[in-house]
Amino acid sequence: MSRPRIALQLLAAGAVALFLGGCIAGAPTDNITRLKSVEVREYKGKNLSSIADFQENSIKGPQTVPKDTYHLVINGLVNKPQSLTYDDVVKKHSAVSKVVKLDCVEGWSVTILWEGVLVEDLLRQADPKSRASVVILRAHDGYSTSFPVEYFKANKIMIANKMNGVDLPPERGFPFMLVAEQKWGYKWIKWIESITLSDDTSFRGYWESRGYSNSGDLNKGFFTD
Ligand SMILES: Nc1nc2c(c(=O)[nH]1)N[C@H]1C(S)=C(S)[C@@H](COP(=O)(O)O)O[C@H]1N2
Ligand SMILES: [Mo]
Repeated sequence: MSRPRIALQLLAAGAVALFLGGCIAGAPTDNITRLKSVEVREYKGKNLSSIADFQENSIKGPQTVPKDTYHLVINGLVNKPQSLTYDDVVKKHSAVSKVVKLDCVEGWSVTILWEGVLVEDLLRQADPKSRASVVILRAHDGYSTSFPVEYFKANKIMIANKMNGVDLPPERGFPFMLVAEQKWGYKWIKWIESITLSDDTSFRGYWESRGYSNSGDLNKGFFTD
């Protein structure tokens, strides 16, 4: 994802704003709608990074997942498999928000206000079988990663549909990105399409099967276990 593109979009939005402002001055609702789509850069006294500060290095480049046909599948070792629309996920679960820093192994990081729903709420809805010990997440681009099932509840982990107050842009993972707190960036899977409960502790995700740490713990090196 390139900064120039975001900058161009902002410029274009600014030009439209000026134009509309000039033509239909006294249409305040129009301004209010537009302001909502501007990202926040400060939250409870903390400075936030910009969405434009991410470096794009996805395995197959930016993906566009259409909202109307999207489904989040929850399957595997569950009693009630789920196939949820975007609204099923966002509107039928409580919203949570948190400022969390993403650290990529390449050396850059971003601090973002994330909003989404708790993974434990989604898992509960599918009623996991007791022998399910691993959660495997897969994405639109074929990417995958996995975690021990306890990780989500113990850390109140969310999948985010918003960053800095705006919907995730397509290239940043729309509709959902995992906010994998305390884990390296490669565990923060974007464009999530399925969450599979499993007992396969030998499963390794995309980067994990190429030598990166399976735990992905930030406080360990990324080439350890
Ligand atoms: N589906 C998918 N999710 C992904 C990746 C990817 O290639 N595909 N890259 C990961 C990596 S290495 C990082 S650091 C974060 C943020 O990457 P970005 O800046 O390219 O969004 O997304 C992670 N999630
Ligand atoms: Mo990364």
